[in-house]
Amino acid sequence: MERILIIGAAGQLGSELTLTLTQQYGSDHVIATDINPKALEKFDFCKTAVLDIMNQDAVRQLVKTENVKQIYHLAAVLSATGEKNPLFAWQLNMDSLLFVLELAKEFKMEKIYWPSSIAVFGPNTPKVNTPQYCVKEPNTVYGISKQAGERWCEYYFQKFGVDVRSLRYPGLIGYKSLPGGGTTDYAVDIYHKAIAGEHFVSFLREDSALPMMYMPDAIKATLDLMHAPREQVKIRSSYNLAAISFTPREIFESIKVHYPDFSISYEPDFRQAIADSWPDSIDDSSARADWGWKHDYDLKKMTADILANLPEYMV
Ligand code: AKB
Repeated sequence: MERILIIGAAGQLGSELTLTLTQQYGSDHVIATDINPKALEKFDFCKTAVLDIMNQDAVRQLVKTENVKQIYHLAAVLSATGEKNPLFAWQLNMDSLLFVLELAKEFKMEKIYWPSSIAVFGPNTPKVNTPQYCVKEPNTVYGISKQAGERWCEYYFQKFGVDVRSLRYPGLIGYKSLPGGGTTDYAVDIYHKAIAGEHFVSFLREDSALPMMYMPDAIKATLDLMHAPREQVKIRSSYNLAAISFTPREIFESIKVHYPDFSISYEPDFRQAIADSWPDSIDDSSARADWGWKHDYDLKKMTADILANLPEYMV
C-alpha cells in the first residue's frame, strides 16, 4: 500500500491538513508524525508515528517500511522563535528539507509538499501587491532558510525531476490548534483573548498591515496545488498566495462587532521589525492563472466563523 507521510503533523497547518488528507485518501494511507508523542494523540483517525526529522535513519526506515510515495514536510522553526536561536533554526529548516528532497529522489516519490512563506521577502521588496518575482533580501533566519529552500526545491525539480510543490503562505489563522513562534500569530491569539473576556496586548503597532489567510483557504490552496496536473505547476520555487490583508486595529474592530467590551492596547516588541520587513499585500495572479486559486474568506467572514467555533476548542 502506498502512503502519504506528514512530518510535523501536530502543528497549526498539519493538524487540519492531516484530517483532510485522511478524508481524501483513507485512514490507512496517511501517517501523521511529530516529535511530540502527546500531540499525536488527537490523530485517532489515521496511522501515527513519533518522528524526529533530524533522525535521518529513522525517517529513511519509515519511508521504506511504509512505502511512502508522498511527503508533506511541515516541520520548521518559525520567524520569531528562529531569531532566538538562529543556528538551530537554520540547521533544522535546511537539513530537513535537503534530506526530504534526497529521499524523494532516492525513492522516486510521486510528490513532495514543502511550505514557504512571505518571510522570503525583505525590506527592499515592493510592499504593496508584492510580485512573484522581485527583490528578496530576507533579514530573518526563517526567511533566509525559506528563500534558500525555494532555490533547492527548484534545483531538485530541474536537475532530478523531483515533483516538489510549494506555496508562500501569508500568516495562517486557524482555531483548531495554537500556533508556535510566528510573527503573524497575534491574529490567532486575539480571538482567544476576546472569547476569554480578557484585554489584548498587541505586539505589533495598530497600523501594521500583513497578508493573512484563514485556515480553510490554506488547506484548499495546498490540496488544489498538490492535485493539479504536473504541467500546470509552472513555478517550482514557490507560489505567491494571498487572501486578506489587515492591521491589528482592523482585526480588533472585526471582533468588537461581536464582543463590544473587548479592549486592545499596543506594545510593539522585536517582532515589529520582522513585520516591517514583510509585505502589506501580495500579488498571487500566477497561482490564480496556473491552477485556479481563489480564496473564500474575507476578514468579516473569518471572524464570524472563528468566534462561532473556537469556544468548543477552548474547553
Ligand atoms: C510567521 O509569522 O513566522 C509565519 C509565517 C508568515 O510564515 N506565520
